[in-house]
Amino acid sequence: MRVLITGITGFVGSHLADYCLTKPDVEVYGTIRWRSKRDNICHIEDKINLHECDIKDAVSVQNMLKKVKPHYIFHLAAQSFVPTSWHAPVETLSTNIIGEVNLFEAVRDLGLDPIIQVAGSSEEYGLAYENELPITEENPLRPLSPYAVSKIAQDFLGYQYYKSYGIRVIRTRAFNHTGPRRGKVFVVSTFAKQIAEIEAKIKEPVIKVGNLKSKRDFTDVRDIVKAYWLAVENCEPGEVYNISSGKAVSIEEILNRLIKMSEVEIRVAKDPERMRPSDVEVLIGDSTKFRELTKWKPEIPLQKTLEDTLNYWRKKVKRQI
Ligand code: A2R
Repeated sequence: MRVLITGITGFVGSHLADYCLTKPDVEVYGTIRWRSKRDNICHIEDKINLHECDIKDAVSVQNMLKKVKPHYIFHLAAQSFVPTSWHAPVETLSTNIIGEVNLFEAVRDLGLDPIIQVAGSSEEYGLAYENELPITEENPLRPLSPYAVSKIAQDFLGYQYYKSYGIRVIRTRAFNHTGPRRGKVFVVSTFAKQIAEIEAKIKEPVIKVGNLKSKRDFTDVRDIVKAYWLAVENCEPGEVYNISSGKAVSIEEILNRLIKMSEVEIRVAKDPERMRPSDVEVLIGDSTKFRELTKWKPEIPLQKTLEDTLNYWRKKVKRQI
């Protein structure tokens, strides 16, 4: 069984590779760019097969697929950060949308028949009203960022390529996920990194924060990658599935829990730079459809996720000084 992970060097891709390597008879392949950082995968580099590929380059995608001929494709490669999508909307739309079209078209051209998981996001729902919570797959999509629009396009292209050509695409919409290796710009990582730097005395004891009031539905990334595996094994092509914990926690509570894990005195300061032009107040997902089909449920409690993330940053900061 050959499993291809586009974006294997990223946060989710690296955890998914770890998980796939625990399965018998699975060969793990991943895409990498010449300038990709390998920190997230250096512990498994001798166990995986890396192929150079820029998802925006159709030739590169075709050549890579010709060599790998995967049975499963987890399509994770993306411009994944919402705020960057306001600064670089064209880059976001082109990587996420054109990149996926390149992948689907290459699969068609080569006559391959893999099952492809497309990693959508709760950001696709965007603005959700109180009376719509928890959000099911039927909720209207009211995107609030170019990133969200790009994910809707990816999601619907998955639907269209299944309906038009029979490409077996499983569409997932994961709500927030976090854990060790999350990029430093994402909210939990940004707090944990700052705490680690304060503890190491390389930063003044002030954490800079954006909007603390918003509430999100967090799941540990290690539970999310198990869900992605179950999705390709059990879900229906063309269908869409929410993956979520079903519980919301405020960003303020996450900050307070992380600060409590440290023994140093820390102050909190608002940073207007970290506020978003439009933000979703509350996102809670209803993943009943997915859970009933796969029996998946998240197993790692938030407290452990936060501890592991903080410890990850403590180690990383120490290595850098
Ligand atoms: O930046 P790199 O070279 O390490 O690669 C990133 C990859 N990527 C690309 N790969 C090929 N061609 C491109 N033009 C291209 N642009 C980006 O996508 C990296 O391996 C991955 C993104 O990793 P993260 O930013 O850590 O995202 P994360 O959290 O793992 O998200 C995975 C998926 C994305 O589709 C999100 O939109 C979704 O889950 O939530």
